[in-house]
Amino acid sequence: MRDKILGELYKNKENYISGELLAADLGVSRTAVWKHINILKEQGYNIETAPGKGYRLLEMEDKLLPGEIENILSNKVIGKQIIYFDSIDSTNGYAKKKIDQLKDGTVILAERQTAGRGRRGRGWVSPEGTGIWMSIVLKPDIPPREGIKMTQIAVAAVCKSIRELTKLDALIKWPNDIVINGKKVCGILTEMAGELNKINYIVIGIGINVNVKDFPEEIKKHASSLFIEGNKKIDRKILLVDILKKFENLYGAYMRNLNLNETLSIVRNYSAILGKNIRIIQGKSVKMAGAVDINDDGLLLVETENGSRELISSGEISIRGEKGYI
Ligand code: BTX
Repeated sequence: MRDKILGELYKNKENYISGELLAADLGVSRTAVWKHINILKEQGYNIETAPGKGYRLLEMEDKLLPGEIENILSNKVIGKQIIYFDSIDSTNGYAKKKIDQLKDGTVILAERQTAGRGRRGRGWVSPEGTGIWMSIVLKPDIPPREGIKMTQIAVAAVCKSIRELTKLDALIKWPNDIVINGKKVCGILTEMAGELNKINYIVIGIGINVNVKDFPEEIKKHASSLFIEGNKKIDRKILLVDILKKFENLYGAYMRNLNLNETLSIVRNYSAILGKNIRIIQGKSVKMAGAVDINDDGLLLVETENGSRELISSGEISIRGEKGYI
């Protein structure tokens, strides 16, 4: 019912609609309408009540409120359940702590993270209200080695959405980053647990610098945002909903018939590294190689300096540019 009331307020955005009309249209009492409106207000919706005129929805605060997202998202799995925080240490941390209670497809969102996490214990800067800091919980019945494909699905969905909505030249730095003009605008941290043959859960943490205006000195050289690159504020809600829709389509195709074709075509078409000379750091080992292809399993095929070919399943990649590796 609350969604329907919200829908009616949306249709009449900025204009009044009387409680009587709402009640009659939706077949409930005026008191019920009033109660739902109060809950919506508590959830952060900016609804004005004027005696004799009724209710009207005013321009919203720039927040990723779950009610609003659910209202425009028609996914069956991804984002069907959304958990929202104004502030949290890490959305991935929360997802892992509560994993037993979370369904396949749950999305955890936060306006800011106080201890956002990157890979290998590194941090992820997540300032308030300017990014998309989220985790997607998946509980697919697949073996652990398929995990890399989930990261590729996520990076493909985010890259395609950014390209379509901003027209910026976003590229994928395999396996988990999106860069624009060589600077990182998105990072993905996939964490999973399972047994030998079965994944228990996967948490895909996605951090996107959407309207971030400035970065701390230590990461400034390599970090950027959609706002900085395009000189235009982006509606985070629209970007988020589009990403979740694309994710559902790509993930759905994979889960239904193991079809990864569209994901692969996106990660290959918009690769920042294919055809380039790269440096791969895996633990203590560092090697130089040419990036040849991303294979059908989402692994990176490289040709090393001695001409041998190798498949890489993880690692830190930097690209050789004019001024060294970036
Ligand atoms: P990564 O290890 O590839 O990148 C982390 C490194 O990137 C840091 O060491 C720092 O140098 C740099 N960095 C930190 N913050 C930013 C930023 N905002 N933009 C660009 N560069 C930055 C990438 O790890 C994976 C990041 C995942 C973040 C999401 S946010 C939601 C979810 N929850 C959570 O705690 N992490 C994930």
